[in-house]
Amino acid sequence: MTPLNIPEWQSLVRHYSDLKYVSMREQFALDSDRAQNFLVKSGDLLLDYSKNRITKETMEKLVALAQSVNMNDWVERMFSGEAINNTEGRAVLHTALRNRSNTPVMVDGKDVMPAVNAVLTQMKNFCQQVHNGEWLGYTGKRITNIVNIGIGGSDLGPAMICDGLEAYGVEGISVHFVSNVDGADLSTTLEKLNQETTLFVVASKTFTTQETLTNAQSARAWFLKTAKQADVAKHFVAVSTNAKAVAEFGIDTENMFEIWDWVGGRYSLWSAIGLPIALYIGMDNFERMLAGGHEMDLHFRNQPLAENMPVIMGLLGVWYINFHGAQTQAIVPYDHSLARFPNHMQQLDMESNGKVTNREGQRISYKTGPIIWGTPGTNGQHAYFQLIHQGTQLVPVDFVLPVNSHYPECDHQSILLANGLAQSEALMKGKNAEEVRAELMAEGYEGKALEALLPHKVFPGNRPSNTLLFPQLTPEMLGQLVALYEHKVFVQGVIWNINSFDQWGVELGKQLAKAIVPELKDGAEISPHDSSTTNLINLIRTLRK
Ligand code: G6Q
Repeated sequence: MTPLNIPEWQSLVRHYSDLKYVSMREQFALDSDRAQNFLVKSGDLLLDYSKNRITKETMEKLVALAQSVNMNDWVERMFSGEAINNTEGRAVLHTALRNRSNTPVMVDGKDVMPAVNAVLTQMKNFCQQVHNGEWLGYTGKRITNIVNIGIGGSDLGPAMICDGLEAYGVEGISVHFVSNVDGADLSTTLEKLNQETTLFVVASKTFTTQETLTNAQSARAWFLKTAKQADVAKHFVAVSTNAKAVAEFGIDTENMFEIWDWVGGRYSLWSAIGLPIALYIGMDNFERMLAGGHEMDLHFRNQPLAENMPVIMGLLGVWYINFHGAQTQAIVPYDHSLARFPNHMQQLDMESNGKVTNREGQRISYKTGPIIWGTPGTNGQHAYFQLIHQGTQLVPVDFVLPVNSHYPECDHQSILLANGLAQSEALMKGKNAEEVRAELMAEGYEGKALEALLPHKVFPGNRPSNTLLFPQLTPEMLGQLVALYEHKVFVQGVIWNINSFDQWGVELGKQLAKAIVPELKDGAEISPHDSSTTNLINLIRTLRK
């Protein structure tokens, strides 16, 4: 099934041609209620989507498209545990992990909630023991440093949340994330730490990932420089689906926290993969984050499509990607603690919707997932915003704005917020030739000098953005925000008729390097590669010290 043949899609193609020359600036001038008409709320989270290239009719047509692909049915199929990840034959149930209403969620005839709750209780007990000093290191000292060893989905989400909720950190606990197999990552982390007070969380859904196992082995070797094998149990815990591999690695399965194959890596921060989060901010705050995610789930499941935040964001994305030809989406949080938010969203979106094959296995001929990128404001304004304002690419932007800071001792918040608002306003309005002329004349320019400078100072405007506004970045709010983007990605996957929950491209990467590792050794046989790769292998052998 291709969406291109759906009448509602065709109708959007025609609508796009009609709307091509309509500017947002004019629309704002014509409709004083525009800001109110394109506003949606979920709890304390507000989405202003009025600065988009849309009319009321556009939204009606986009919602009709969502209806035509049975969006509501797909949402129910996901929440109710159907195996919608068809290439892996799995249910997709990150929503069960934060199901605070605790209603049964059935997979293959079995309710998963008792197992979810049991692991949450195990996490709670463990965090309490570490925090109150019942769980001590091998010399009787308290644990002060948590090192999470994981990569991809077993790293990015927890690292982002720990940064984002730094203001909620438990006193006396620091957290570190080691992901890269580059020895520099582990070495530079360990050089600051002491074996007696460090706890390693080895996080790997499969427990077969080369980078994670290599880092975990080296961490254990570092630990054994001062401690004995019998002390490992006090300093290494694991999060995995694979108890056998955990035991083979030498971690006591008593100290293993279970996850399940129905949790995708990039959707797993809500599971025991979130253990470093719970250790860092406390289990109560972790549960507040789950509650925020659940609140967004209820919104997504129950709100009509036209008032549904993830649906609206997903549809706007489709509008720009498939009709306006946008290739990227910037996510710009005006909150320094959300520096890693765009990175997590990059994995979430690009790994989920970076697909060229539809659910039926056919190659598709329309655009799917965009390139996701961004950094915190205001820093980006002094770098890449030039291209967003005046470049030739259309880059829709999500501005993420918390009203209140956790750091009032440096009260810079008004400046920060004003910058975010000013950017979205300028992107929408632009600056036309008359305005630039008036400005230049006021500055004393005239004649040729004025005419020469004028075109460079014109801003085309009509550049779209969303603004997500909320009172403060609390655990609940961050939970809501992450769940919002997760569902947005799903909405787009449904429109594009792709499976957003497999990741064969990542699996390929896991296989390829394994074959080359032994070939880098001097004298080892080199299997047939292309001539470039063979040449590079030989060069590395020669240059290696
Ligand atoms: C996420 C991906 C991928 C995965 C990592 C780590 O959705 O599948 O990023 O999380 O490759 O995998 P393990 O947790 O199995 O080590």
